[in-house]
Amino acid sequence: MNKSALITGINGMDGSHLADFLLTKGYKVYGMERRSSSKNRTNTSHLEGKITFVNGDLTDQNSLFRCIKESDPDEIYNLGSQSFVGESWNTPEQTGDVTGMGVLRMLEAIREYGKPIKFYQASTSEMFGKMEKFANENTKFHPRSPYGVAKLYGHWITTNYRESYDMFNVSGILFNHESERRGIEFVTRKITDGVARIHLGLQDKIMLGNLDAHRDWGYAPDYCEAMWLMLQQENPDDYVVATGNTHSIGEFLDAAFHHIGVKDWTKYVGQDERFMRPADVYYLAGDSTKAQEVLGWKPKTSFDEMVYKMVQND
Ligand code: NAP
Ligand code: G4F
Repeated sequence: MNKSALITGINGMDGSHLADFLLTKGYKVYGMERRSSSKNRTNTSHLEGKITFVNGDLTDQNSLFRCIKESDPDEIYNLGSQSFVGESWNTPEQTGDVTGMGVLRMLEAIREYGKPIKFYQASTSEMFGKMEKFANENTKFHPRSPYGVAKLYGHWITTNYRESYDMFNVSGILFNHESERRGIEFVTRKITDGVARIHLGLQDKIMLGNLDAHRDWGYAPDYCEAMWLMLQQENPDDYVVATGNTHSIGEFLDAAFHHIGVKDWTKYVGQDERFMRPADVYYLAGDSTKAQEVLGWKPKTSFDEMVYKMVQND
């Protein structure tokens, strides 16, 4: 019998890549989406007819139970969240409700359903926040945004339900990962989209916020494989997933502008207060030794390849 999986956040970047991946493994895939007056399937239109869309919302307990009942999954990947860090200061309560309490609601729905479903929680390097060295599974958390704090609740409630009820719950602590399907508000896609527009004469400048930030950027499809591997282990555990290479926003700009033949991008990039955050995470670098040793996972796509794919696509 083929396994079945329910993915929340199906229309997001990771949800759509994970669905692509699970289909190659022969899964029956169910994708949970929020029903609204218009569909938002930019990332998933190619999946129509291949997966089953179910309607649910992480802020609505009964809808989660109904989604589980409808899909009867062996595995649940909880990727749905208010995932934009900058927005989490404007909507801290809603962010806490979806990104934090949404995890609890899903765990309660699984308990209510009664089947031993394996559960993946999308934790994040934002939980480390103020860090200096390479973070691993034992590094202390110091989140710097309402989003990071909400994710930390989701992370700990996932652990707590594992310990309290012997559930197969894992958290993947994923560092930043990007792709051609990344939301346009995130800095990488904003840059690659801006570079393409400048090249085509459609835009003069890219306006950014804090240019001092450094991130450990990987390629999203590679990271979706790590999510799946975590649920194929004999015992549930948490894993950091990262490349171990950190780049500044300046280095991302170098790589992106390089593809349109621009060496000095300074005249094409400006700074705007509106994109600064009340508190930022300046530096993120991950140590994924455990994922490499236990899961046999490693990143396949280099930073330069990833930036190239994104610029080409835009
Ligand atoms: P994304 O593109 O923003 O996708 C998130 C999805 O969550 C969206 O499709 C959104 O649906 C859905 N969602 C929002 N509110 C919801 C609600 N109330 N109920 C159900 N679904 C809801 O994010 P991503 O980059 O793919 O990330 C996937 C997950 O990994 C997120 O939990 C994110 O926080 C986490 N994460 C991401 C990274 C990264 O670098 N990408 C790193 C670590 C962790 P709509 O389409 O309806 O808005
Ligand atoms: O691209 P970002 O918005 O991603 P951020 O804040 O690192 O969050 C992403 O990665 C997390 C994992 O660490 C995920 F959990 C989260 O869901 C999301 O996927 O910003 C990256 C950096 C920040 O320091 C930000 O201040 O870029 C800086 N930045 C500078 N100018 C900007 C801009 N960020 C955005 N979005 N837009 C700008 O104009």
